[in-house]
Amino acid sequence: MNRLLGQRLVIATHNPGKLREIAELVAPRGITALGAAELGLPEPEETGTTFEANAELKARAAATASGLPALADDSGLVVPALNGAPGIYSARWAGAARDFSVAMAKVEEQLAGKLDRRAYFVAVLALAWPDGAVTTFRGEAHGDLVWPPRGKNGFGYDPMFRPEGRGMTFGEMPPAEKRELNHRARAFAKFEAACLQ
Ligand code: ITT
Repeated sequence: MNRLLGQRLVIATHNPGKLREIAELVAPRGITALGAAELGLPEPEETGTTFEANAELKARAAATASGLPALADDSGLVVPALNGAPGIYSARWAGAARDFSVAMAKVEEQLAGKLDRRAYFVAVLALAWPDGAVTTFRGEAHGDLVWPPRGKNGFGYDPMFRPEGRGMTFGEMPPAEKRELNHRARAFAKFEAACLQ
C-alpha cells in the first residue's frame, strides 16, 4: 500500500549533500520532500550504537516534531583494517567544523603501512510515521581507498572512495554515475520496493 503517494515527506537530515541525493531519489515519485533544516527541526543527538538505531531515532524525532512521515539516513564509511572505524562516527571524525579533508587525512594516517585498503559505505534509511511506526532499509557500496583524495563532486569521504570495478572515485564521478552505484540509492531501492509500489 502506497501511503506516501501525494504526501509531504520530511527528509530528516541536516547534511546538504545527503539532502540533495535523497531529494533527487524522491523527486520522480510524486512526493514533496521537505528538508529538516527548512522546517526548523532540531538535530537530535545520535546516541545509538548502530546505523539502524541512529537512523530510527532521527526519523522518529522528525516525524513527532512535524506530524508528517519522515525519512532519515544514518550512514558512514566502514574500514575493516581499522576495525570498522570511522563507521557510525564518520561525521564526528570531521570535527565541529565538519572538515572532511581532516577526516580523510585521519583515515589515511591510521591506514599507514596496512595493505588492506578495502572500505565500504553503509546507508540505513528509516521511515517513521507520526504514530511511532518505523521501518529501516540498508544499502552498502564496496570498494577501496585511494590517496591523495581525487575529485570535487559528492561530499564527505567521496574523494578517497573508489567503488569496486571503477577507476574513478565517487568524488570524480558525475552525480548520475554515483547514483547508480551508491549505498544510499541501494537503500532507497529497498524503501521504494516496500513503500512506494
Ligand atoms: P544528519 O545526521 O543530519 O543526516 P550527518 O552528516 O551528521 O547528517 P551521519 O551522522 O549519518 O550524518 O554521518 C554520516 C557521515 O558519513 C557523513 O557526514 C559523511 O561524511 C559520510 N558519508 C555518508 N554518506 C556518504 C557519501 O555518500 N559519500 C561520502 N561520505 C558519506
